[in-house]
Amino acid sequence: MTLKPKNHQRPHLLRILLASLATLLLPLSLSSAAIADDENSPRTWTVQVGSESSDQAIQGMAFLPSNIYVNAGDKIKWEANSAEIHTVTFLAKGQPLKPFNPFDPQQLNRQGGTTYDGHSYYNSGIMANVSNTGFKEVEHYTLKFTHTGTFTYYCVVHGMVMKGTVHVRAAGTDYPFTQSQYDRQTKKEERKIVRDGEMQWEAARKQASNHKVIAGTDNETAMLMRFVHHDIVVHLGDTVTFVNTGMGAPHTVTFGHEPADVFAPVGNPKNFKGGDLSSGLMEPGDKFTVTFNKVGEFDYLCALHDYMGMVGEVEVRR
Ligand SMILES: [Cu+2]
Repeated sequence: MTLKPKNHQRPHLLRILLASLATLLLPLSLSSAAIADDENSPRTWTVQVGSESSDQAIQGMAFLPSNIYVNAGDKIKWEANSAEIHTVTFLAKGQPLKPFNPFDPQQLNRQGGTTYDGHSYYNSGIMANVSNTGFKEVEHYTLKFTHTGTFTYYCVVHGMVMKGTVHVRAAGTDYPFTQSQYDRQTKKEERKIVRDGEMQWEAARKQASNHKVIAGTDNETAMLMRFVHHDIVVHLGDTVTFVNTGMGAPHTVTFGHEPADVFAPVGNPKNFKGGDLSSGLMEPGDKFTVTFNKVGEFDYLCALHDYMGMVGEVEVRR
């Protein structure tokens, strides 16, 4: 009597157990099959080009992630992530990295095909996430990698300080990181760059006065694209010194019309009475001293970074 219900229950329990096991196993076996499938088919990875604070004041000179591991057959899609212009450029074997030349089509425009051959010159062209840079810019650039090896690329605008590395391994190799792991690392790096930029901004405020304007600053990776202080008040006959206290980025101090060649100085800074006056390209450490000999409000800008908000005003009082 006691065995009967047990005998009846056993297959019943077993069936429930098997059914619940099946429901547990089914999605597991399906998803592991999906992962295995995914691992054997080529992937497209994403790398961010540049980074910035929401007000564009702080610009990051970085490819994020800067190191990426892919397999032969995979693609990398670089996405413009800043108002500051950058490029993704693989140099040909033995080719030197030259200073940025804003008139060189080899630097400005896309070069090379869609599959990287492992040794030739490939260039994305100018990349930015805005369309008012003054260049013909692109938002993304994709290359397929078929040759295994370690390949370094640069931004031709920012030179040696802005580089990235692609590690291409044989098809089927286990990936050391997932895209979401790279993305988390990228977010962390982006926040660090903004923090570094804010610290430089704070330091610039401490150095600045009505007679000394910090015309941008940077630590090579985090760049402050602002004049500090952007609005100043001086008296007739006073001089103001603009200083680029950075390590990497050039800037200009430009009153009046933007010159066609931003590299060349315009006007006489010893006797400014309004009109066109430009420092020319101010490299890190350069100073530009202006004597204001006219009462009024004079707007100026950095001809390279004005579209990010790098503008200022000097009010000259009697
Ligand atoms: Cu600038």
